[in-house]
Amino acid sequence: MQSWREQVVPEIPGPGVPLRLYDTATQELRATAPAQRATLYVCGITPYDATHMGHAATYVAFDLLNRFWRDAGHNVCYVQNVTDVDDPLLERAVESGQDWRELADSETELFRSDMGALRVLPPRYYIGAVESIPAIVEGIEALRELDAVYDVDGDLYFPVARDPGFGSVSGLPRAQMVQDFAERGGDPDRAGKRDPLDPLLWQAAREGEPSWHTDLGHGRPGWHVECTAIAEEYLGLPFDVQGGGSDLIFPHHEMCASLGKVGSGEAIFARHYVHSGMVGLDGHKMSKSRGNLVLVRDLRADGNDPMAIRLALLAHHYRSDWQWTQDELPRAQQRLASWRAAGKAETAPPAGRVIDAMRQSLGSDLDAPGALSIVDDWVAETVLGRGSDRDAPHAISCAVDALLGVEL
Ligand code: 5CA
Ligand code: ZN
Repeated sequence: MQSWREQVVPEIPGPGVPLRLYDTATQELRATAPAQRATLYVCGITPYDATHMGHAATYVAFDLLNRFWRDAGHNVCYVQNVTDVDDPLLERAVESGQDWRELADSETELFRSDMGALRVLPPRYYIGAVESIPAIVEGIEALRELDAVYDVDGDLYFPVARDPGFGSVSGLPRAQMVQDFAERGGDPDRAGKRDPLDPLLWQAAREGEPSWHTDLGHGRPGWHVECTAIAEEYLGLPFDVQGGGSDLIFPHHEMCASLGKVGSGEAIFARHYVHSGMVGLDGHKMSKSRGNLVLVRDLRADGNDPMAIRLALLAHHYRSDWQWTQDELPRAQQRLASWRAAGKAETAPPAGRVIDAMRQSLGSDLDAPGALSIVDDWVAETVLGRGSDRDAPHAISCAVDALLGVEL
């Protein structure tokens, strides 16, 4: 699939620094230690509705990671999928009387446009589930050769018992797993399964639904195996970071890890599992199913500067859950205006220490609010006319762009 538009990332002086990142599986802040080629997989959208501020917060969070590694000199291989065939998309297409492919195409295109406007760097590989069916089938066949697939009335399942490490990503008690599985696309009550938690790998063709003729028979892929197969195909296992919102910890990332480990024989699927908090509105998680959405498209159509939208997101630490309110944008707009004024100043306090401090802050679990307040302090000094460095305004503007993705 086509990714979205490239962004120019300015070069900034001084050395980048290593990144310490919270890992959901070990529940600790750990150094990421990527090779020169750093590998990042972030779960993409299911394209049946427009990008909301929760999605935007998640993709901006992983954009900070991408930018930080690039600043440290890594060649970041970033992969993101598009779940362009799945139950909620097909259900929405039926409800709205649209062709499911057209719905997926138009929502994916809107997402690309929103991401470009927010200056989110595009993934190197932007990969749809449909175009990955051969890789997914290959992944399921590899599991089948290991006797890690069973059949329930023509549908194929993976026995989670095959992974002795099952549960190690989420660390959840089993009762919670069963509840989350039921709420997040799973089918714990289906008769004939060996374990209620076993995930669907392949669903036999059903009347009125899309399906493909493959060596597994006529049908379509299940959800989790999609991300496992795409990550394995484009990054290889293990890779450095698997990311997504915290609603993907279980079952999605737990299942991806088990499928990947059992299928490949590798002991590790991803070295870090990284999760952003949930953005809510009116006391509930913002979600397409609930309909309590603030859409990026609407904020843009109302004339809000995308850089203010981005700053509003960056004002919250990526791991915290928070509620979108009326005050977010005016505050961010004010901040953007003062930053822009300082970026145009004749002179300012020197940039070197400020850029170092921004890197230190972001290097400690991507602390964007900390980085914003470092820039705020420099801006406050600058607008008061303190500092005599003529290069600093340009240097800080470049750093704000390169590290935070905010163009002044
Ligand atoms: N296609 C799958 C992943 S393979 C999926 O979860 N799609 S999604 O469209 O439902 O969500 C896309 C991304 O946005 C996921 O990483 C999800 O965790 C994140 N997300 C969804 N709702 C919110 C929210 N309210 N706040 C923060 N992130 C969210
Ligand atoms: Zn995924």
